[in-house]
Amino acid sequence: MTAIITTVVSLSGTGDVAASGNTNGTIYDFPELGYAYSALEPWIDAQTMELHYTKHFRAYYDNFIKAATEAGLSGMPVKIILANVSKYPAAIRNNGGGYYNHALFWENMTGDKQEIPSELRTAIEKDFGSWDAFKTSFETAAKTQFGSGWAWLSLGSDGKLFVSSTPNQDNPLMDVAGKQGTPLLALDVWEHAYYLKYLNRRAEYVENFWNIVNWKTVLHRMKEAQK
Ligand code: MN3
Repeated sequence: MTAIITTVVSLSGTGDVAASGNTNGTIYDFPELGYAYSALEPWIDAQTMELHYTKHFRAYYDNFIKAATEAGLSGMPVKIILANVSKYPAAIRNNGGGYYNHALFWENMTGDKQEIPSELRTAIEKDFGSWDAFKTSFETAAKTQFGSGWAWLSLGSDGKLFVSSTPNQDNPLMDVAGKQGTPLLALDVWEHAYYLKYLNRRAEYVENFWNIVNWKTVLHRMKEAQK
């Protein structure tokens, strides 16, 4: 999993993100999934994962590269672009968000069921009152996001964890977000993320998400954000 976490670092880097393994002449990697399409079954089916990764994600990536090149932003770290996204064309917001959000999402899932690291559990209990209160808050954000979007656990600039949802491909890094922070955990609630298996039952998809969260990655992101 080391390589996966390195990708997070390069996505959120501050300029010295020399390309490793990309072929497009930019600093933006198309990250490996890090596990098999079937690894998250039965909670997310292999066909959904393959389509989501090879088609949807690839399209956001390709369109982001194109939009970033046209806007003269090639080479600027994604995190910096997103933090100033209101200045840029809509194609940057939609595709840069789609690229960044999915890269986080792939990395914060795993087929190896994990215990929640005590350090993370303690931080969540402190800021949400209890683990169940956090879970309920996150599930509610995911279930009630109208239309397409994402649910998030993030670290705010006040040092506190918070849950939010964003429409479309927006995320908490963006200057257009209702509440800004560093994303630690992402859940895609676009229909393409669950419709083949769950049809219209978004709530069931959301509740099953807990079976596949990579809590080690979430903790790693929290510690990076606290630096
Ligand atoms: Mn998606």
